[in-house]
Formats: sequence, structure tokens, C-alpha cells
Amino acid sequence: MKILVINGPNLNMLGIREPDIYGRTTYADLCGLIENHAAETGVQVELYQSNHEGDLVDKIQQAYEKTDGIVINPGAYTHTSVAILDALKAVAIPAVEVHISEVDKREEFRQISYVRLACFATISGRGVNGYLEAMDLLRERIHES
Ligand code: CA2
Repeated sequence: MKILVINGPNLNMLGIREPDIYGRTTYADLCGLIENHAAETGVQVELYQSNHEGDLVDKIQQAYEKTDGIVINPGAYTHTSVAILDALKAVAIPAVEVHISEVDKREEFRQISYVRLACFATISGRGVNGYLEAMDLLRERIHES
């Protein structure tokens, strides 16, 4: 089983600033946690981060028929990107939306998610652990199908 974990803009800056909102785990630490969890659960994982909307769309398209599940934290594009929503719908790969912070309790603009419409679950406010929970949800979903 192959899972693609996608992170959007500024998530490469994790742990560097705003630790009160996003914690102290760096992006490199996050990648390590995800890779360890994948190894423990027998999953093949690919990690991808970009600050560019079109690159994120390209990566989702490239996953078509090659990836069993997608974990995606689209960062700020969550709240604006119909292009990422459409890409997820186009490939029709089971996807889980992740947010480190509890977006539904933050500014009004962060409470809107376009991407959510193409995801079967959303995990928000669980810190970096949310990525691991999303991988577990995907494994369950893929085993059932
Ligand atoms: O809570 C999340 O995971 C977010 O997707 C993170 C995004 C934000 O725009 C979303 O509304 C919620 C921000 C990505 C990280 O931004 C940083 C800002 C300063 C320092 C480190 C990271």
C-alpha cells in the first residue's frame, strides 16, 4: 500500500516560528515521524512539500493510479484553492485533510475549506500526530475496499 503525504506552503517552516500555534516539531522531524509510522505499519510512504499551487496540482495528478491514498495539509491553499479540490476529485484517490492547528476555532477565513469537499475525513487540532492518525484512517479505508 502506498500513501502520499502532501504539505503545502510554509509547512517547511514548521517549528521555526509560531510554536504556540504549530508546535516545535520541525518539518524534518515531521518527515521522520511519518516515515517511522509507515515502517511500523507496513506502508510505503512518499513525502512532498511545495509552496506552489500548480506544483501541488501536478503532484496530485501524478499520483493517479500509482498511489492508494493521500494525506494532505494544503496550508493556506485549503481556504482558497478550487484547483487543488478539482485535482483531488479528478484522481479520485481516497484522501484525508490534515491541519495541525484547530482551524475551525481560528479566524473565519480559516474555517472555509475547499479541499475538504474531496476528502472522506478531516483531522484538525491534533498537532503533528494528526498526520499519523490520517495514515491510520487511510489504511482502514483501503483495507475495507
Ligand atoms: O493548521 C494547519 O495545519 C494549517 O494548514 C497551517 C497553515 C495555515 O495557513 C492553515 O490555515 C492551517 C500554515 C502553514 C504553516 O505556517 C507557518 C507559519 C509560521 C511558522 C511556521 C509555519
